Amino acid sequence: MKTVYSPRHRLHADNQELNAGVITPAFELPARVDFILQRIAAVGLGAVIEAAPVDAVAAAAKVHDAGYLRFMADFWKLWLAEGRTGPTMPYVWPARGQRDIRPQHVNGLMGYYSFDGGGSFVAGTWEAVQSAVWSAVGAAELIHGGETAAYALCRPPGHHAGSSTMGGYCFINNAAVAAQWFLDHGARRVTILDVDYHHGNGTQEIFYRRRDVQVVNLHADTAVAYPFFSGRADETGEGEGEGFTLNLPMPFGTAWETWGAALDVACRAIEAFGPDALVVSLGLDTFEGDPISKFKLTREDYPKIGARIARLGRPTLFVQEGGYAVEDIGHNAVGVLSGFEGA
Ligand code: Q9C
Ligand code: ZN
Repeated sequence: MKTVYSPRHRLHADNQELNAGVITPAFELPARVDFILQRIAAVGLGAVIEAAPVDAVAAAAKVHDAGYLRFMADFWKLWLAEGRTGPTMPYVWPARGQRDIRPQHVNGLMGYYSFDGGGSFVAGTWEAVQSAVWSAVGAAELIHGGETAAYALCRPPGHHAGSSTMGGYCFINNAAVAAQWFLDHGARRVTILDVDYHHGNGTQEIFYRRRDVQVVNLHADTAVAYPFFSGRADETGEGEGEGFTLNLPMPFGTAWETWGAALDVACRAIEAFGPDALVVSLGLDTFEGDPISKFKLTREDYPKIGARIARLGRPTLFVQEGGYAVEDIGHNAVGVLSGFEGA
């Protein structure tokens, strides 16, 4: 399997996050990509291709709000104009009872276009974000060109990014961009299967009213886990999209027996939908050693995920999402991809 990635991901570094009362360095680190690339080379997974530049804003504009994209493109300039140079963090959000109104000042814009403090910019963030879109589109092109599967090693990740909101380390929803790209290049139906520990709230929001993209999510129960405000089993889509969203929340402590059974339920729903292409939002934060998560998958479980997905027999694009046990992420990510190849 070929991997597409851009070294520009590294421009997004030294940012911060806000968590239950503390601001900390972000868990989402450039080293994650280094460990994955090391493991790809060690097992000889396949060629690693540097993503060619594409018009990321045009590709993203199909699933994101134009004002939101303009905000991210202009953001660092506005921040510098305020005399600030350090990492950013939104701190005021429009909540129930307030107006959905776009402010002019950068401090207000940050909150208007985010849902948490996880959308933290540094000087190179926007370049890195665009380069992740290059990787997603580049890997989708490989599949369009006849590859059975490809791996977009995207960083920063994307599945928390909604049509007009950043958060959870995500800015542009790489998986959503790729799914739309497949539709615009001949696919009639696409499924996004999200196996990240956290509910892919952004992906769900983007496609909630659509029937051409099925969104299937396996994640920690959002009654008790981030991102809290979506991801329940009773969210099934709306309007035309009714029945095309499937959420499979699971309790803290979930290990393979339960998780693998949920993957089987997910795969049966995907078979029934019959997509022309499958996009897998590949998070590895279900790992027992993950520092911010509470599932118990082991290194041995990841190849089984890949093998089950391969049995669907669809052109499959893996898009990198979360996973913060940095020294294990290579084994676990490449475990899924090798399991797919070996099936
Ligand atoms: N104590 C992704 O995996 N913080 N984003 C949660 C838990 C935010 C994760 C706090 C986690 C975002 C792509
Ligand atoms: Zn996650």
